[in-house]
Amino acid sequence: MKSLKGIFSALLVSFNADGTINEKGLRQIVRHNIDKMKVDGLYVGGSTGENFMLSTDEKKEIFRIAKDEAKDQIALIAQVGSVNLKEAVELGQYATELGYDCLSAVTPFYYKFSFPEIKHFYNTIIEATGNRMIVYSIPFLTGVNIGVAQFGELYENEKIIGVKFTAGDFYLLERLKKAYPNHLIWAGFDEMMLPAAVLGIDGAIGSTFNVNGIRARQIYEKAQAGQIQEALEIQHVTNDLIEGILGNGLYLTIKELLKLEGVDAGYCREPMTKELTEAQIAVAKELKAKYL
Ligand code: NGF
Repeated sequence: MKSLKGIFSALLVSFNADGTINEKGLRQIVRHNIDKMKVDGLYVGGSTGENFMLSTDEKKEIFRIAKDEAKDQIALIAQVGSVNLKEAVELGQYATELGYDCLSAVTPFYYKFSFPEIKHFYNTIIEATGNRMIVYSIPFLTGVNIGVAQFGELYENEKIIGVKFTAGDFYLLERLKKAYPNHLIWAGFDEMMLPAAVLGIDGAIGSTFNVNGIRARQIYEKAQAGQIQEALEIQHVTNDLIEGILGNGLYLTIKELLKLEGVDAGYCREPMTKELTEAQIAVAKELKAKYL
């Protein structure tokens, strides 16, 4: 069983101008992550993959292409969460059959699901797939907050191995690590990796690792080695880059930075804005020259 610790890129997906999947470009993004960013694994089908705007068949196609390109070179996590539980199960079964090392599912959102409903959601996917599961907690987008005791209830299912923690609540992160030391935590905000690493995370899953994966690993490893000042210096440079990316349009700017590396990262999927303006492309070029 592959280790799921370490640096995972939240995989970007290359789309054609008409919104269809650009398979060649997607394969190049996978290769770039493995060969150049040297990541430990990929998180496929997350927010960064523009997943929540895609059809079930498109989500499956992305799982298939990513696995076919990565083979067994790195660990692969499939994000299968959806407010449609039947879809989540279908995707989970598909990804498990493809050989994904673990599943992850965003907490069901939009409706105000009760905690027993959320627990049922996870247990149903796990029962149908037999695969391991990582809870994807991203309260700022879902509005779903899970407390320490509720995590304990979820962890009663031994297949739930941890949480992708996309939040800045370091008190909760610390309480979770103390209460459930054998469960894993992946930091979800790249700009806050250092404080999360100091608190003992087991890995990180990030969009910016597609282009800044080398620095992400340095921050993570230096924090683990207790070299906090050195790690902080790298986090400062990283955050200068991330600030520039966020100010210019998150996914499109990362795609542009990939293009400047020769990777056909394509367009974004509508209703997101499809492409950068000339002025934004110029900003991306400046970021590349300065930080990458
Ligand atoms: O993009 C988001 C959410 N979060 C990602 C990361 O948690 C991956 C993070 O890297 C992810 O959520 C997913 O693909 O499912 C940020 O993009 C980064 O820290 C910049 O804020 O909006």
